[in-house]
Amino acid sequence: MKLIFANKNYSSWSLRAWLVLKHFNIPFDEDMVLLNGEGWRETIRKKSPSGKVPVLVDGDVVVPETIAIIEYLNDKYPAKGIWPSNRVERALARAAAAEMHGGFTALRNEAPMNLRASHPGKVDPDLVAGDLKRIERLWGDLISRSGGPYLFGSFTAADAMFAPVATRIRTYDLAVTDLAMEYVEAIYALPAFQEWLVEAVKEPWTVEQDEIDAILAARKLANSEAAGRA
Ligand SMILES: N[C@@H](CCC(=O)N[C@@H](CS)C(=O)NCC(=O)O)C(=O)O
Repeated sequence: MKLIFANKNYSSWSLRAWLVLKHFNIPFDEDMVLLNGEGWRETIRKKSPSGKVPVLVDGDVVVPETIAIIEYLNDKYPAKGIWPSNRVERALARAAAAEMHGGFTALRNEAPMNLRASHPGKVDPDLVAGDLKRIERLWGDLISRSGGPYLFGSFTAADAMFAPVATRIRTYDLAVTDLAMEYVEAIYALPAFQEWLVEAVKEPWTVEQDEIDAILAARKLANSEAAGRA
């Protein structure tokens, strides 16, 4: 089995799939592609039917889309506990994962994952307040139900889905409740996450489209050009 994924410092979807494989001790090979450099999109397109990563390759089976990868692994390794064993908890975990997959676009756009960086004060809190409020509520409800430290007690795929959010809170020093901050720390304490982080911070590549300074500068330029045209 092989996981095709992108830069550990920047690729939030890659992190999710990789964490599930690593935390649940599923043997796999790594095939890393870059989100930068000459022809990077073409390279990804050659390996991924959707043009995006991660992609799981298991013999003849090629699975793009993070949620589909998680479900494939859960089907293949039902005893691993990738989702909670309780049916109700499993439904809640899948709902949380789906909400993450389809939502929180403000947070994702305003605060791109960048593990090695520290950018306090560079995200406008008003722009991410709605997403953070919902995330605090969701994490709070699930952790009070389970007792923590993870959303369903022990680590499941739902936590893998939210791991990049934890990193955004740290990188941009976003203000959240104490409970949410404890959850961020629990994600950072996970051995599989630490393994990814160690590799991520060593990477030499800079991906401009995921660097907050470049994003803010491009936005400023676009605004001043629009003002010039008005
Ligand atoms: N819906 C996809 C999203 C994957 C995705 O957007 N991956 C990014 C890297 S984090 C990517 O491949 N970007 C390349 C591009 O957009 O051209 C999933 O759940 O796996």
